Amino acid sequence: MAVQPVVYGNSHRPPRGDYERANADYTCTQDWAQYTEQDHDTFRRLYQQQLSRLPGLACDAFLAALPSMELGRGIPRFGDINQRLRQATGWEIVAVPGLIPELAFFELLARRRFPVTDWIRTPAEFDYIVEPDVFHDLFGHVPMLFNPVFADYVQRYGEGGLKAHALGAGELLARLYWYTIEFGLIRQADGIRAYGAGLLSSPAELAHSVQSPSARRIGLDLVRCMRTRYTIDSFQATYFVIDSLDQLIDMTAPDFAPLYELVRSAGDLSADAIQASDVEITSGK
Ligand code: HBI
Ligand code: FE
Repeated sequence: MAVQPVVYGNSHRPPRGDYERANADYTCTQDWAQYTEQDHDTFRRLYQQQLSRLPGLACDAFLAALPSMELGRGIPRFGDINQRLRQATGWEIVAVPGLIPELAFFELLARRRFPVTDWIRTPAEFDYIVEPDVFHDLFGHVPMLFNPVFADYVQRYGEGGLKAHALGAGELLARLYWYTIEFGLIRQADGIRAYGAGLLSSPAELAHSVQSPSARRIGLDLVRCMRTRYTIDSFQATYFVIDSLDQLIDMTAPDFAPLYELVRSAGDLSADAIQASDVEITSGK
């Protein structure tokens, strides 16, 4: 059955993926044989470039899991990743044609299934691509799903998303996704590091977010985070920092319904807003 494609953010282009291939839940089959040698070469070059940039910037959980992904040979078969991922945390990855609607996305996460786009960017888009492709989804997101604490957080996020959707609060919860799972920073004993996929898969924003004196980093506060709009076409103006992955679990334990009320009455903040209550965190520690 043909499902509707998804347009993300304020993009004016139709999405790239072929949604005719998708099942009703938006998953599809990864047709591994159709990748060209150029596709594998693009993936390998992206991998080698990003691998060389991780030291001192990527968090310990990400670095610990990345080798078990064995991404050095090219675009992997998702089934091979799943053998190891299922064993580690009970998660699995499923192929999708690209961005999928919020509700379908939340439903997959709640069942510990992470959607991974199966196509790869063209060589001309090597440095920047607007839509997530297989490199962003696999390299950025999947290593953290090998961590049991983070794996539980993403499932909880999906369950919370289903509730938020019913309450019309999907957009608020999407901001939490953005500022944690995509662009989150964590304070380790040896300094600030990235755990968000959008940072870990980005050649330029990774170092900027962790090290630049001009990047604004504040302690993660749930209401502050859900009030904050974000931009999809530039570096983030604000990064939210956690002290441990357990903080993500503790934070999502209470019912969010009263929080949505609070966020709505407090009102939206711009991506670069500054609040008196913000706890500023410098990159040194
Ligand atoms: N679909 N494939 C895919 N990947 C995402 O990260 C994604 C999505 N659809 C919706 C979505 N993210 C966002 O709405 C999240 O912010 C909640
Ligand atoms: Fe992503």
